[in-house]
Amino acid sequence: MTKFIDSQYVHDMAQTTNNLYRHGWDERNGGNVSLRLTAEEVGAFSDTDKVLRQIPIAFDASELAGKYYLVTGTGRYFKNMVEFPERDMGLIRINDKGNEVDLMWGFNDGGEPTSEFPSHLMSHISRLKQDPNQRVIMHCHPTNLVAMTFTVPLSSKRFSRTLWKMHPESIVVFPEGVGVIPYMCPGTNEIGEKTAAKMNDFRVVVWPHHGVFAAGDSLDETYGLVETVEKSALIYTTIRAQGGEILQSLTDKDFRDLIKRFDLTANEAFLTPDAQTETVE
Ligand code: 2HA
Ligand code: ZN
Repeated sequence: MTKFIDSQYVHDMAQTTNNLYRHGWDERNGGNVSLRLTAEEVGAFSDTDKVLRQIPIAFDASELAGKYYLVTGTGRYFKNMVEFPERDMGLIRINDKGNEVDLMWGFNDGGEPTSEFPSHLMSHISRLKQDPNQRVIMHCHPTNLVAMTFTVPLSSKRFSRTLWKMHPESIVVFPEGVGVIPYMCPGTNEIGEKTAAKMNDFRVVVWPHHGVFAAGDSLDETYGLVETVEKSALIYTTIRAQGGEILQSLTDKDFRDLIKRFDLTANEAFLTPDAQTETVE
């Protein structure tokens, strides 16, 4: 039987974290990713059936008891994940009480899951209620999106409309918009709760002055979601840097045309501006 290190899951996590690093969205130990695997998927390997050790978690994850997650480690650098996957990521199973995880593979130098793991699990719980195929939570620091949190009002509607107006792909890829929470201290259960609450309505939650939490059914899809949000943020940043007035952008009529053409279920509340004066922001 194949060893877990040779699995597609480890390969895909290593590739994805490497892509995140190369985009410049995960400097030093910034960012973290978790990928849910089924018991059948885990059972296909020769070295994933033994509990290596137990690791306590600071959150009641009993709703996820028995579920498996391949997760990046606390303090680990995404730039190293390709070379040292068995050290920098781990495969865990949530135990029955929900207050500990069983380590099944990885973290072979004594490592533990990311400091944002409680936030990941809370978001997994929210998204699984919306989407039974939910698999991935991804946290990273996309530069232009973070920059926008200093200049655009911190409202989900203002952010979503601004991003939608930059590129027709935006409303197609995230028709529900993006959620924005207030600035909060990272690595706490409070930011996890706030993020998970927003995840009831959005797959992308913006953490002002810090980064983004994104959810999806696969690593590719979640990565593509962040890429699309960040592409629109880059366009916004670039047009602001060009200076001068913004002369034109996508309009509410253009949103309606895209919704019709691509049969989208878009966020109705975001389809018309709040203020008469709203232009591109
Ligand atoms: O994992 O990015 O928010 C390091 C972080 C915490
Ligand atoms: Zn972060």
